[in-house]
Amino acid sequence: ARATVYGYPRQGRDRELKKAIEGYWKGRVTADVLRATAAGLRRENWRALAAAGITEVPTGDFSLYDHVLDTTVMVGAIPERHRAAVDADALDGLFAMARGTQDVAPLEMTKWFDTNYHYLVPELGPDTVFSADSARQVAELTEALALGLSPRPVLVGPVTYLLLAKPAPGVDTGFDPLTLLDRLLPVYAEVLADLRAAGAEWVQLDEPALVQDRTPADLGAAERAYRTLGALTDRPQLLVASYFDRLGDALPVLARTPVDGLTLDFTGGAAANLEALAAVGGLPGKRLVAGVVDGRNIWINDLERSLATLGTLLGLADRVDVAASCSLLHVPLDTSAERDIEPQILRWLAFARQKTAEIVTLAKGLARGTHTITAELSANKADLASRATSPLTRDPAVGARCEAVTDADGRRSQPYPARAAAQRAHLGLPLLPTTTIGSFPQTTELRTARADLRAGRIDTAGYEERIRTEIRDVVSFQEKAGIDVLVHGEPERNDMVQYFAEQLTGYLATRHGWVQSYGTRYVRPPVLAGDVSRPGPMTVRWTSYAQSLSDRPVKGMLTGPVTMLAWSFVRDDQPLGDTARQVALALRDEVDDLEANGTSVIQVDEPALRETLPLRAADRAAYLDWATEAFRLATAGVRPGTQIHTHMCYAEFGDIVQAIDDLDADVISLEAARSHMQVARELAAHGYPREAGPGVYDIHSPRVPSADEMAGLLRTGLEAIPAERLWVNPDCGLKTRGRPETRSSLENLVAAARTVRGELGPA
Ligand code: THG
Ligand code: ZN
Repeated sequence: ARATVYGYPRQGRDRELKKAIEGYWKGRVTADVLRATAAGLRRENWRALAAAGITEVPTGDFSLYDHVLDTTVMVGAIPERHRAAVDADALDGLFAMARGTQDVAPLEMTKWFDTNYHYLVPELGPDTVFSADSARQVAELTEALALGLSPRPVLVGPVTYLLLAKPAPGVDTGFDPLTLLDRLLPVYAEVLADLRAAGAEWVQLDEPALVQDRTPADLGAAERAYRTLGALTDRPQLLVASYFDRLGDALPVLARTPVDGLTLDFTGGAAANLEALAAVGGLPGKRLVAGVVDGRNIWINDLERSLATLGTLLGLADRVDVAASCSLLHVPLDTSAERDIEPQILRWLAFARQKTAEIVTLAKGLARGTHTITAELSANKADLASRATSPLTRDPAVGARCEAVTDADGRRSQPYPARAAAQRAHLGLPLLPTTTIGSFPQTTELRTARADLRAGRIDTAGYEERIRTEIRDVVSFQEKAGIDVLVHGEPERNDMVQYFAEQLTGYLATRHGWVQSYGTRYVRPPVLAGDVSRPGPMTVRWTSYAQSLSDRPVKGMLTGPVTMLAWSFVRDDQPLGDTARQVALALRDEVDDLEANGTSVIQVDEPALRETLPLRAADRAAYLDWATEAFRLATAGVRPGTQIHTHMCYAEFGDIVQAIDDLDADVISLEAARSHMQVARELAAHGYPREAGPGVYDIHSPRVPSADEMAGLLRTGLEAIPAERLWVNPDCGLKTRGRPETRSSLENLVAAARTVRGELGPA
């Protein structure tokens, strides 16, 4: 048995990659230095993997921005509007596709399955002409071969690539990218031949889209793809990779194609792959790579249990290798960088480097017998026992409070029409009220102040004075700009999940646990390790300060329970719904405290509600049940006149409109600018009865939208949502934007609202 991984964190120990790319964008780093930094990081990763005992290292999984974008380049599917930039300079063209320019919009970005990673959506149409560009894949393979390693190039597979694509702008929305398969396969054939010629023995083709519910047509396409690629003579051996869930109906389909191996996920619910594999009679003559180490979460593996699984698999394939369930891209690099977590607790956690060691240990145990890994097994047993019995994981008071929750706790005291009347009377807002999503630009000075505080260069009083100055500035700007519902701008928050996790009992925060979210943006998901409770108010002080500066309502800003789970590493020792309920109750106390301190508008963000939706339809109802209950539990304790907002972004919401309705929030703001208010039509089609603010300002790009453009989007919004229930807001928070562009954009947004109000006539 061999040990392998499908991918590794790209950023480096100190996020060197982020710094080099952002430096390049600012003109402070040359293209050559950027390329050398990237090559150095690849080399460092391969050496670390090889030194740990990984015999086959992945190549081509590295990326300067996103591996799906790299695939778009590899197959030559450059959108027309980016062609000139790509022809002028490949690197700048790549970043133009990713980020847009003042003149052209970027590719759309969306969630990579149910992870917190975002990819750039391929745009295809009936006129798309593919052409092979294997340069990057070949170059990275060659780099690894030069180090004397045994590399396995990793590619996004053709079926997943097409299933993740959408019709290009101007193409009929009913266009099905999968119809391009026969045109795409020859391009893959060419890339495979190039990789073979460059020395690849195996190539991994990632097909995670096949773990989702697929139609017979999709499965037929997968079968055709791998019969075609398998029949090629000039090719490396093909390993088709599945991860994030069980393969289901796609398993027998792939098993009967002439590919040389499959990877299967055996963690969590995907363990169902085990019976399914036995049911198809195993993979005779093929290689099986078994994902037994969870690549998505950070808990140490139960080595004994994994060995048992691996033992069962031995008879079911020609050869069994050991891996993580998916790429290690989704976990941080190394627990040994964490100095603030108690050593005993740190032993419960495994990041990419520790998972690699677990994989190597398991492969060794499988190949040479468990007697060769007795020390590892007994240490593992002790660490698992220490976690299971630790008082840090259980708080009887939290358990008792969760038990006592009733249905009534999750219901507002009045139905929406009565609440809306009370809120109108209480808040006195105009038609088409304007607001922002919560965060204002996080300036370098603010980040520096936080770093200074941590390093002891400034004291708490000095830090808090800087925060107050920023809040005064943000509030006075919003008043001058004419925004109706203000925010304090969240200058005190590093991240909308991390900030709360740092204040809640039961959560562990990491110092260096960075995970790529998109491009050069990273998050440090905190760890839900024990029962959750709130020792004291978390946001009341700053919200009240902002409110003291203005007569207009200032929104209180909280992160909802589902998002607090989705963007954290979650417990694996109790149902997710139980953890969600604990977080919801802690947030409910915060909501009540905000209200008691004079906050009349409270926003509880749930941007992750859609992304956590299980990949398989059969698992969805149970999830939506606990997820919507947790949101209502957090928010339902307020008076009718207190307005509850929520916000969602980074996904398409068409298939969860019922769940959005079930949240019973008074107002929802949603990302919509890039999709031309599509979500407004979806809400209208559902008969959504409450207020909504489909975003009119795409905050993912530095571009300043004109008042005319936003007025146009508002008029489109009004076709779906009546004026009494339509809000005017950006797509998302502004923390990643620069200050001047934000201010101009918001001034334009207020101007757009005023213009369209004028067109509506007297209210
Ligand atoms: N927080 C968390 N997860 C998220 C988001 C978030 N997932 C989805 C979406 N938002 C991703 N978007 C971003 C946007 C900005 C940043 C990260 C993810 C970002 N990160 C800083 C960086 O990389 O420089 C670091 C922030 C920090 O200091 O913690 O700006 O908002 N959890
Ligand atoms: Zn958002």
